[in-house]
Amino acid sequence: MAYQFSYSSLEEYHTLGYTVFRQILPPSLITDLRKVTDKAREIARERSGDQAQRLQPVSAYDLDQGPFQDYADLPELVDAIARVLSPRHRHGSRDLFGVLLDPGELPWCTAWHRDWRDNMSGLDIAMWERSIGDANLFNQVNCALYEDNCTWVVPGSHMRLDTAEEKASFPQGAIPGPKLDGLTYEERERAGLDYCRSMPGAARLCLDAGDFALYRNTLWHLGNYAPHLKRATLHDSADTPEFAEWRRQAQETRKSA
Ligand SMILES: O=C(O)CCC(=O)C(=O)O
Ligand SMILES: [Fe+2]
Repeated sequence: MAYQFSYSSLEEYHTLGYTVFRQILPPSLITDLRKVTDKAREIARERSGDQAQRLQPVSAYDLDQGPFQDYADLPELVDAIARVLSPRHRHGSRDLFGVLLDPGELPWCTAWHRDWRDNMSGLDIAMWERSIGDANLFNQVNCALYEDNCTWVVPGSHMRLDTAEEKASFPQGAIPGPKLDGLTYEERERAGLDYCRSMPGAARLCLDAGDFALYRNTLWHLGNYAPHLKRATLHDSADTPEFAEWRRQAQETRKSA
């Protein structure tokens, strides 16, 4: 069934912190993007080893840029993002977006985190806390080229700080990922899954090929990966000049810290 915009996307985005435009990529574009992301996987593994999580940005590598440009220009996507956010929010900047990939050897799982606050050392956390409700900032995208259930989120956590229960789960400050060393392949899978489920309110973000998830990266989220789950998911932003400026300022305050 061809994609049709629904205003429930707006409600989902604001209440849950994410919405999915189901099957918005046409099959012919999925074909082209799968071909080029197979090459991206090869390059990522050559550069960073078999466990490489991503290649980013796509413009920096010797890849056919045509399918990426077709994705950036897809009218249904431009329109859906404009309706949920604004016409100023643009996806598909090849100098920004990348591809998230399956690992080549072993299952692994990132730590639970909120982007910027937890994965950018030296960030002025007060600056992040002041900004989490600003719709011009923190709009992220996972656009799946294969079925992708790797991402977990805590729906509704995007607009609030940590609950007492969450704080109690991570008393040590820096949030550890699951302990995987010395485990077999299947034990690593189980430990990752247990870790995902240990977060109160955690839910899987389930995507089929051609689905486009637009989410607030202020949400609690993580990625849980295994080599037998083939993955090529465009990892993008619905970017604005304001967010570009916020990132510039964040880098500046880090440097002067
Ligand atoms: O793989 C994913 O979907 C999430 C990755 C992520 O959250 C990150 O790298 O910051
Ligand atoms: Fe993240």
